[in-house]
Formats: sequence, C-alpha cells, structure tokens
Amino acid sequence: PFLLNVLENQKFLNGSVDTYFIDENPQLFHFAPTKNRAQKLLNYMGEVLVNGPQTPLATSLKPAEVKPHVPDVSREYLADDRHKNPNCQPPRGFRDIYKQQGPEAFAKAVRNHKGLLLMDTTYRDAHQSLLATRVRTHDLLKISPFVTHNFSQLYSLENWGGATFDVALRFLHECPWERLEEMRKLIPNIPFQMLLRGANAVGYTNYPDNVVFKFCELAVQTGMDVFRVFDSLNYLPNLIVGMDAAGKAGGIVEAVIAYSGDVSDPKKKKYDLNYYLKIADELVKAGTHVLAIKDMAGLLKPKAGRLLVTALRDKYPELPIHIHTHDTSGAGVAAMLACAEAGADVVDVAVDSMSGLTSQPSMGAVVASLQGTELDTGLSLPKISEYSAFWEQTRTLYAPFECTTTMKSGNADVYGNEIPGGQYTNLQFQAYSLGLGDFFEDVKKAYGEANILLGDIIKVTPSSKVVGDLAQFMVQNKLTSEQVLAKAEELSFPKSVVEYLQGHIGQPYGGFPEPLRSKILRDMPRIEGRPGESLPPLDFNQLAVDLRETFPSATDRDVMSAALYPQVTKEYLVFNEKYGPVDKLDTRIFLVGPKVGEEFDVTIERGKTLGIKTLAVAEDLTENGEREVFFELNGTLRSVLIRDKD
Ligand code: 3PY
Ligand code: ZN
Repeated sequence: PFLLNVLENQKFLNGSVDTYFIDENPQLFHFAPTKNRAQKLLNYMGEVLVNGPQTPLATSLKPAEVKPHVPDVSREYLADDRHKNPNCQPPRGFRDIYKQQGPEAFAKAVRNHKGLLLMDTTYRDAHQSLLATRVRTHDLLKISPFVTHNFSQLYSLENWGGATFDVALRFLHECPWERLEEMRKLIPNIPFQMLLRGANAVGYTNYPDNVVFKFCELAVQTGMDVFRVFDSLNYLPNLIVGMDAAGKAGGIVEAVIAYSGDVSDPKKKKYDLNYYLKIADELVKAGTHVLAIKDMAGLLKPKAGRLLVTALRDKYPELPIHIHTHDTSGAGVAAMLACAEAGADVVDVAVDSMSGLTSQPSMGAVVASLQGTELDTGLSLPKISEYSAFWEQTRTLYAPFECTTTMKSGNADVYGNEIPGGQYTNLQFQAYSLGLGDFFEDVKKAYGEANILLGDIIKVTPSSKVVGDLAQFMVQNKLTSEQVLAKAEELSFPKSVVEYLQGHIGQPYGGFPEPLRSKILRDMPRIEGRPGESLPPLDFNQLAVDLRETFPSATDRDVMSAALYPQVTKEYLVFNEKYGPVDKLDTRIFLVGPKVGEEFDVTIERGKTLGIKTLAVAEDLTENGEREVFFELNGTLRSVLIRDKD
C-alpha cells in the first residue's frame, strides 16, 4: 500500500518532490516475496510420500540411508568466519593469478609450472558419466570448504556446463546459476572450469550468437573462469563463436579439439596427426589461451597420446596443453601418464571413488604414480583419500542413477565403437531397460556402423546423439548398413539424423555422406555454412517481459535460462513457486521423501533452519480424493492435503 500511495501521488509523478530519501533507502522497496517456504517444502514432501518421487528415478535402487562424513576443515577457515580473520584465507591458487593479472598471465604460470597439473572433474564430468549428472548443489557445497583448503594447487575444478545446466533445472529443480554462485563463495582460490558446447552453449542445438555471448558474460559474472570450448564436429566457425564469447566475457579460453580415431594407427586415415595439427593451428590463431584435446570416448591410447602431445609440444612450446579423457577401456591412467611425460601441462582426473569406468582416470592413481618424479603434482594422498571417502558415501545417495547397475567393468570395445563416456552408460541403460538379451551388444555394433554410414564423424554432444539415434533405429528395425543405404528413400529416419544432414549443427570434416544425404533429404532445405549465422538475434528484453508476465519475480538469470531452455525453465519456475527451495533438502529426502517418524533439519538460508518430523500419512482419503500428511514443524503440528493420484 505504501508503494501504491507513493506511485499515485501527483507531486511524486510530476517529479516535483525531493526523492533522495527513497534513493538513499532502497531497502524500503525490497518486499519479501510471500515466502512460506516451509509450507511449500511440506507440500513437496507430502507429494513424494503420497504419490512417489517427483523426479524420475532410473532404477529401482533406493538412496542409502547414510549421512556422509564431511572431513574437517578447522572452524576458522570456514567461509562464514573468513571475513573475521583475514589470515584465514584459503591458500593462494591459480585463480588469484588469473584475477590479478589476467588470462595470459594465468596461461604463462601454468606453462611455467614444474609438476603435472590436474583438473578435477568430480563436480561435473565424473557424475555426468557415472550418475546421470544427478549430483546436487547441496552435496557439492558440503565438501567445498575441504576442497578449497586442500586442493588449492589444482589447475581447475570442472564444476559447470555440459549437461549440468539442463539437468539441474529439469530434474533437480534447482537453479544452475545459484549453484555456481554458491560454489564460488566457498572456493575463491581454484579456477572454475565449464564445458561450453561452442555455438550450442550448454544446449543441444545452435543458438543465435547473442545468446552465447550473453551466456558467457553472465557465467563470468557469476564466478566462472575457464571455458573449455568445443564443437561436436570440430567445425571451426562454431568453435570460434564460443571462443569469442568466452574471451569477450573476460574468461580464460581453452579451445578444444575433439579426438576421434587413433593417430597411432596408420590404417586409420581420416583423423591423422595432420588433421589435429591443422585445427590446433587455427585455434592458436584464433587466440586460445590454452589448447585442449578432448578425448570424450577414451580412445587416446598411451602411444597415441605420446605422439599427439609430442607433436603439439614441439610446435607450440609456449602454449599450455590440457588433455581430457574417459577411462572406459581402463587405459586412462596409462594414457594420462604418457601425455604428461610427452609434455602436457594438465590432465583430467576424478577423485578415486568417482573415477574409472566411463568417468575420468583416478586422481589418487595419477598422483601416486608421479610422486617423487619431476612431474610430482604436490597433492597429498591422505587428503585425496579423505575427499574420496566423502564421495564414496555421497555416491550411495544417488544409487537410483548408478551406471554400475548395468556397467560392471571397463570395456576395451570402445576403441571399436567410439561411444563417448556419457553416452555409453546411457545407451547401455536404455538397452537393459528394454530387457532384450543381446540388445546392447547389437546397439554398440550398430553405433560403429551408423558412424561409418554418416561419414565417420566426430562424435560428442550433440553429433553423438545423431549416431546413437541412427544406431537404435537400425537395431529396432533390424536394418544392416547395406539396407539403410538401399532403402534410404523409403525409411523414416530419426529427426536428429535428418536435421544433422540438413546442416543444423554445422558442417562435418570431409563433407556429408553421399548419396545417403541426397536420398534422405531430397528437396528439403539445407543450411550452408554456420547455422547460427542465419539465426536472428534473440530479443532479451522481450523475453524478459514475456517471462515476467507469468513469473513476476523471474530474475535476469531465469531469463538467460529461458533463452536456452524455454520450456524447462518455465516448468522449473512453476515447480519452484509451488514447492519452494527443494534444493535445500538432503538428497535422500529430496529423491524419495522422509520416512514416517523421521526427524531432520532443513537449512533454508544461513541462520534459518527448520526442524521437521514426519508424523503420519492418513490411511483414508478425504471425500475430495486427498490424503492428509502430518508433520511437526519446529515443534508445531502442521498438515498438508495431497491429491492421491493412484
Ligand atoms: C557434454 O557435452 O556434456 C560432454 O560431456 C561431452 O563430452
Ligand atoms: Zn568428458
């Protein structure tokens, strides 16, 4: 009412009043949104108790009933108290160099560093590969004070981008921006790294350029430092959009060459050493601060790694080289050691309990292997063990998403089918859920054939989906490669395959496969060149107006999320409005709800903790088909009525 009165006042409206008081007291206008967050959370838990999980679980396994032990960081070092004692800052890290002296100085410091540097992928690729990207902010934050104090020597912590953005909004009902901001508060010293899919940003399709630029700008403002930029076809024009966007935002640009084939095998001709050296040249010319090789499927054998890194090192003595791999075959540690010995500055690892299989090679194994050598990482093995123990327990909370439900060991067949780490467990999972005996073996074989049909392309998000979709299509319709070619005109191919051939994600090296392309597309339109070039810029102001019509409190971050994922973001906002800050619940409670009789705390903001006890779920339905669920909230009886959907 105060605000309305002021706004309707004629003197105020014609500007003839002194409004300094208002200018100087902006807090007068900060109205607390109708919060009742506690009630919303009770509604959420009631919903889960009555109607089951509100986020789809991938298996019938239940989250373990553990409270993971968080290793100690002495009290005075915790972020809350840091400002009271400036001497308690965490040790200096590479981020301090970047923030004080810029990306070039950062790159120089990395290059001049004596031992091998590591990027820890535990916060992103490791759980993207092993746990369907489901690790929640709540668990990431718990271990962050330990990380900032014990792993300050890391090159970076990969903790954002890739699939995390989409999954956070879609399945975890949490804001990816808030995740980034909160991690940053707890970890000021270690550079944060994200995976940027070039012109696809953190999505699966090309966006208008201004979306990619604005995305990077907001990412840097929210705390991102290193942008690993790739394109799923190594298509240079797409890569350059991502590099420019990250660079203009002030980030550290780490341009990537996605690795395919086997440079150590003279019979594999398409992606030979020359191919990689040529792209490297273009990326260096385009001003990358760091050069990375992204071996998304784990195909880089030790011998190939040695060859490739030696050639790059010789050619670019000043440039930091960073190697990414997956351990699918089991040769990951060996490959990373070979790359390090050949002159790579940084390699990717995940903490032991989140490593191996389709994830990254083990941090502990790499660190131990190099102790006492010239490449000694300087990291402490006992600290790695404590970190690993936290994740070993935390991982059991995510049992419903465990890749190990189906994957029991590494498998060197990946050298043949070339399936990227994240996709490997996905396909295996789908195959098992269809319950068809040898289906996965058939899909893997078909994946290799589909790749050849499409012209032996680079396979990583989203081009890997094109190959995977074609492979499943072939298996389901019992088609051989020859039959696909012969019947191409009559078959109704998956949408992703058609769009790929139309040029929606870019141009593949060596061109599109003919006559397959012409047979499938006939007179359908084709995009020549870079897809984003023909997309009109997105009108952010209009998007903000539209979004705020339905969600008045939508932030600029929400607008950015909506630019990338319009539908998913709206659903996230609706969910959030209805159920409140579900990201603050412990993971087991978030996934499957509390047990009846269970007492637990939920900290919804610093200093504001709810004490909750689940009392009972009514046996009988009300006449409206609702079921009453009873809680104790901070000692007071509360109940919620939930429509029973059964
Ligand atoms: C992603 O794009 O999310 C990847 O991890 C590709 O390897
Ligand atoms: Zn990866």
